[in-house]
Amino acid sequence: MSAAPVTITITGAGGQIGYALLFRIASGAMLGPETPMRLNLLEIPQGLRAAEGAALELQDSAFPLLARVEVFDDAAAAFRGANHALLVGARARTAGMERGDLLGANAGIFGPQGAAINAEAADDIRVTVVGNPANTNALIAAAHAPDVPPERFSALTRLDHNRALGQLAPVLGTPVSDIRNLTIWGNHSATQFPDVAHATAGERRVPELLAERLGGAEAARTWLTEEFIPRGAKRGAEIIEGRGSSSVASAASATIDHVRDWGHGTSRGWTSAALVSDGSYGVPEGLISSFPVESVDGAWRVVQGLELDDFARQRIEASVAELIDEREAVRALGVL
Ligand code: NAX
Repeated sequence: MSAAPVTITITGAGGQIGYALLFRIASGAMLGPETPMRLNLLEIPQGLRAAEGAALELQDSAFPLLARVEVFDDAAAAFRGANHALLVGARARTAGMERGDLLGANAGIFGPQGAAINAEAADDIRVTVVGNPANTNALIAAAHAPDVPPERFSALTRLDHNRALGQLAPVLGTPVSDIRNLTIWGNHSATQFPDVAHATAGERRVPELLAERLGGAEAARTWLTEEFIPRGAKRGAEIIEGRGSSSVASAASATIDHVRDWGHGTSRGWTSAALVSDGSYGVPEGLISSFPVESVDGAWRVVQGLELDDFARQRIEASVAELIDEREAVRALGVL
C-alpha cells in the first residue's frame, strides 16, 4: 500500500445511507484493496453528532486503508482536495411540501455544494449524487461548478438497475451475474424505464428467454408492463412497508458499485448511470438522465446505437418530460 491517499467527501454522512456506506468504503470495496483514503464527512449541525459517532466507529474498525477521517460542517473545508464527492445528504419531502418547495430546498444545498466543489476539489473530482431528487440535484450542482467538466457529474440509478437485475434473475432462472446489458433510462423516480430489450442471460436474449419461461411473447410483455416495470417504480415504497424505513444498505451498495465501476471499468457489459446528456437518444442536451453506460479509462460513456421500439421511446420520453419539468421548476426559482 504505497499510493497517496485518495480524498473522498461524503455528505449526509451522519444519516442512514452514510452509515451503511462509510464502512464499505473504508474496507476498500469501492476503490479497491490497494487504495488508501481520507474520508471527509460533511454534515449540517443537526447531523454532526451522528457523523462524529460514525467517525469514532471507523477509527475503532482499524481499517488498514483508512489514513484519516474528519467531520466538517463547512462545505469548502470538506471538499478541499476531494477526488470523489458522494452527495448523499438532501432535504427530504415533508408533509404538505409542494414539489417546487422540495426542489428549492435542495437547490439551496446542491448549488452551494457545487460551488464549493468548483472552488476546492481536486482536478480529477468525480461527483456522484445520491440525495433525491438525484438527477436534478446533480444538474444544479454541475451548473454551479463551471470549471469541472460536466461528465464528472453523475446521479445514481444503479440501485434501480440492481433492483431490476434482482427481479429478473428468479424469473429467468439465472444468477444475476449472468444477466448483462439491462438499462435504466430517464429519471430516478417512478417514471424510470427499466429496459430489457437488449439484455442477455448467458447466451440467450432476455426477451426470448422470458417468453419461454412465461408461456409466450404476449405473456412476457404482460409481465414486463404489469409487474416488472411497476414493481421497480414502487420498490422504494415496498421496502418502506417492510422495513419501516427507506432503502439504506442496498442504496449504499449501489453507490459502491457505481463508483467502483466508474474508476475500474465495466467489464461485464454495460450498466446504468444518470449523466449529462450530449443529446444521445433524443434526450435534450444538458439534462441529467439515466443511460446505458460503459466506463472506459475512468470516464463514463453512453452506449450508442441501440435500437428503440415505439414502446421504449414513449417510456423514455415520459421520464425525460418529467426531468424537463423539474429543470423548468428550478429555472423558475432562478437557481439555474
Ligand atoms: P437520512 O435522513 O438518514 O440522512 C440524510 C443526512 O443528510 C442527514 O444526516 C442530514 O443531516 C444530512 N444533510 C441534510 N442536508 C445536508 C447538507 N446540506 N449537507 C450535508 N448533510 C446534509 O437519509 P438517507 O436514508 O441516508 O437518504 C439520503 C438521501 O438518499 C435521500 O435524499 C434519499 O431520498 C436518497 N436516496 C436515493 C437513492 C437513489 O437511488 N438515488 C435511493 C435511496 C435513497 O432514497
